[in-house]
Amino acid sequence: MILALAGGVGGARLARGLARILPPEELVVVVNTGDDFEHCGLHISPDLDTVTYTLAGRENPDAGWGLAGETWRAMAALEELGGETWFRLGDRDLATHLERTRRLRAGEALSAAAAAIARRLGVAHAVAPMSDDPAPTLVDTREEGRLAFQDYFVRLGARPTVEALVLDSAERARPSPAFAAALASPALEAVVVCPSNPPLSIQPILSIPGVRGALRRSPAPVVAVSPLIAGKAVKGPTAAVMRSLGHEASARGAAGFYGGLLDAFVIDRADAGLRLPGVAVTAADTIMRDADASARLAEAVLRAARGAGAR
Ligand code: FO1
Repeated sequence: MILALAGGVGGARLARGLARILPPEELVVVVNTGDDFEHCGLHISPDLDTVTYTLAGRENPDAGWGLAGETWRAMAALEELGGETWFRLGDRDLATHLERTRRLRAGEALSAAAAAIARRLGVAHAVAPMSDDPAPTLVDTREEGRLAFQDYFVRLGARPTVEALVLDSAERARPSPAFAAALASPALEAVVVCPSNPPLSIQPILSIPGVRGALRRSPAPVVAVSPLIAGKAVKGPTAAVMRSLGHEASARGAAGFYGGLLDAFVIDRADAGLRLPGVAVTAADTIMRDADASARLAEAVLRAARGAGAR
């Protein structure tokens, strides 16, 4: 069984590739919930939705988030009423937030709501939040001080300079049941760290108490895919955030961010030649333009994991 740790768009696309080559019972995708927030009275889980929509083949391929073929009549009506429209909620996307909020208010855990929504959207593979406890990421910025994640990322367009991430909630959260079970499973063959933003999307997952220790103790190799290609991210503010947090904005910097967790590291061919002490580095085409490219990268990632072998 493969455990994949995913954030937004890059994570969703590799999860799609893994889902193409692995049967449902052999893959668990654990998703960052640090970006979650209450908005317009609804509980929004952006990364859970991005992963679920992408696994369902319904994602908006251009934006990477939200649904394909979306309409925006509710947003237009809200605009007319002077409501908050800086965080764009499409008409069909709204149904997800309404249904998740209804389930949470009825006392369901986030895991149960996420599983029900994924199943209804035709997703056969397991998609789970990193925790069922609230674990919002806050961002300390030079220009605007402490910001809630989506205020930083969307309302202010990730322009403020990130000086630190505040992960106090994640550091008190418990792994979700599916996450804890996967980490403890004797059937765990590999852990895949998807090409999401290492500080913004992956670090919250790793900050949950017990996760890093479980990864170190597990015989399963940990393989990450670099989210940076020749120093640039495919999309999003990864390079700028890495730099402002004092890390080199490169494949080497991304590997260094994960510290001693990695047994293998998959980089883009553009970075071929990178060598890392104690880490098996392999090169592949890491830009996932479509589902076939995602599946090819997933194959390369599993090969890299097998190559690293049990520790
Ligand atoms: N990102 C934006 O840049 N602008 C938006 O208006 C926006 C709305 C949105 C709605 C639902 C959803 O699931 C994601 C949305 N995102 C939007 C993306 C989201 O902020 C990011 O994908 C994650 O928070 C970081 O990966």
